[in-house]
Amino acid sequence: MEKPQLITRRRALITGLASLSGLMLPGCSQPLPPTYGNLLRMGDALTYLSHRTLLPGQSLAKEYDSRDISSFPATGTTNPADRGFVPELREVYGRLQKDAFQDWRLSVEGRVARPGRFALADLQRLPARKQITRHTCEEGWTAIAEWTGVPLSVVLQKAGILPSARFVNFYAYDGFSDSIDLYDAFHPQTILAYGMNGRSLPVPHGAPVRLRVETQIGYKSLKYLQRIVVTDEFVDPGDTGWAWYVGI
Ligand SMILES: Nc1nc2c(c(=O)[nH]1)N[C@H]1C(S)=C(S)[C@@H](COP(=O)(O)O)O[C@H]1N2
Ligand SMILES: [Mo]
Repeated sequence: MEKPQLITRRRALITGLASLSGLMLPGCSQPLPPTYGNLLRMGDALTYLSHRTLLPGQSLAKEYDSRDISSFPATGTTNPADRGFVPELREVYGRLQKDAFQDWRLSVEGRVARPGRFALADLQRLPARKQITRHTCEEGWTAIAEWTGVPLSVVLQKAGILPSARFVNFYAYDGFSDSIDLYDAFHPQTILAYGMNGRSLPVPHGAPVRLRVETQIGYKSLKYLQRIVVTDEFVDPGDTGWAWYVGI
């Protein structure tokens, strides 16, 4: 339950939005984004509210045909071993890359009953999903690729996500971090991708495993995953300069 005090503040600020906040979708108890109240992040509020209240629950992003697969530029960090922001991680990633990610482990921790570390082969043994989707970068380009991976929901359930959990935070080998809410985390197209266009995920595109969040803008699809932390409270990654919620 929300604190009544918070509702009063919201009403005072935006009366129209407050009345809409009563309109909740099943399974969606958060019609305002967790960044709400931060003036610099006001952009999140409209997209989040409209997506969470007006769009049908868990509607799928458009999937394409293999004929539609396009060239796909690699952007941002293209190798954490030489461009990462955290020196120690740069070194670790370099070593992992040298042995073809044999020693890479994805740590799943936080509000889960069974925290653990998944090797690439562990993830590949879980039920897989393949999807051909369009990536939309905030810089204005789009590209279509086929992604293969395990639904994040499968991994979260395997780790025994606790009922109080509300956010999933991701930490990458180049120092990037970001989070999504459970609504996006359990979306059927939200996957931990280890394959791209039928081959293992190349280093420039986030090897060995990247997130694909098809319901949001491209920068939410974090590359070079290192750690997943499930939390009850919102942890603002805050330092990217980008909006936390950008639904498409
Ligand atoms: N760890 C990490 N993830 C990241 C980025 C990055 O620099 N580091 N860039 C983001 C941006 S802005 C985009 S458009 C896509 C780019 O993915 P690509 O290199 O496969 O095209 O990854 C996103 N995920
Ligand atoms: Mo981007």
